[in-house]
Amino acid sequence: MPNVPSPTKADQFSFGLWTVGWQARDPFGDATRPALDPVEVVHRLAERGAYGVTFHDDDLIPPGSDDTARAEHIGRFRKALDETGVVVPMMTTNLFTHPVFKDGAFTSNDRDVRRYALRKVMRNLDLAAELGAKTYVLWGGREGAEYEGSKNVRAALDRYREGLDTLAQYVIDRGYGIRFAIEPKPNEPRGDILLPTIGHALAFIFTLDHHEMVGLNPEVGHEQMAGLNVVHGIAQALWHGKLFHIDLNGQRSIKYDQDLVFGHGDLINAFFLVDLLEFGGPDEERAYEGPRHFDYKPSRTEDIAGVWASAEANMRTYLLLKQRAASFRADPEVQRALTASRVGELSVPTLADGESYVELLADRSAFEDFNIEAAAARGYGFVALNQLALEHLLGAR
Ligand code: GLT
Ligand code: MN
Ligand code: MN
Repeated sequence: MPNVPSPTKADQFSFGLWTVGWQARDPFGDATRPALDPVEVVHRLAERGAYGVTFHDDDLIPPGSDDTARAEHIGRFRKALDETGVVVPMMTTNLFTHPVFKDGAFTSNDRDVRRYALRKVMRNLDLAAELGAKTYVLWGGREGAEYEGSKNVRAALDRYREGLDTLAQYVIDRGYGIRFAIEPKPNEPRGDILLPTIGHALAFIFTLDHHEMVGLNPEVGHEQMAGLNVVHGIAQALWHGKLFHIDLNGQRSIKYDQDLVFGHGDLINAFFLVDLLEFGGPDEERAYEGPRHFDYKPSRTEDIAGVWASAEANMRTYLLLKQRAASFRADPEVQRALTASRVGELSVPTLADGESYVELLADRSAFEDFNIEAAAARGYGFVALNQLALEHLLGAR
């Protein structure tokens, strides 16, 4: 295939068992595909150049398994990992499928459910440590409400914090070296979910006892469901040192969670996201070192061959966007446009070295003699800059 790079382990692509393994059951229709064996998933992903696989406890170990069955499931999965060299960079807990979680897990009104939820997570943290996972995702899909009167939000946040503090202490005491990553989502399955966006989650994280151990796992589509610019959200997460993990996928505007292939939603936004992750460091190096994790759902229309084609599509799109972003940055015309747009000038501090408001007050050129009309008349050339990005993205340059 012309000009499409092949993924390798160095690209750090990972997939959840629940993504390619989704049987496409939705609120209106039955499954359209058979279940996939996790062992097969590991092999199929490895063949395609992925380096990692991630999962919820229940994705690997069917709920209700006794200890013997549990050990067997883990054993065959470990063998597949050993055979392929695929790693488990991240793990997570299913705190949403079983009816017991219908009013949430850490924030259920029912205290017994909250205690059970913490135990379920702790049990799976032991396995995460055993398998070498470094990041533990917490997606609180059921932590929320449909009706304002049914949930005391301040008490719920107290309980959410209590849960995180307890789990962080557990990881410290056991010496697991695992960090937590909260995944925000505005709604679905709950009418409204707590910690609905990157910004809400960031503010919450800084109140935690062990806030240095807790960061974010933002999902592209979830921010877009809230009508937000995910590139800005990721940039702010990076600015706070809180981008611990990322869920890449596609979403078209504010509607149900589509979990499309990465790039199949807002493509220009995806282009700038890859540009940020790959070249957004201070010297145009990677701004984020962790897994490039795809959390998508192969559309319900696809058969098994379509599942694997869609898995490949995520990686191909990412690598193509990386190529296009590199070409955008290397283009002298883009460099001139960036200068004309004064993009670099924003990195120059507003006050000079050693200057305070005292010197600023004394600087007549900053105010009294400032030609405000001339400054107001200057154009920024942002449209020309964006057109260059678009032309690189389309392969026209
Ligand atoms: C669920 C959700 C995803 C989360 C997963 C982690 S499970 O499929 O839709 O966004 O990342 O719990
Ligand atoms: Mn999603
Ligand atoms: Mn996700």
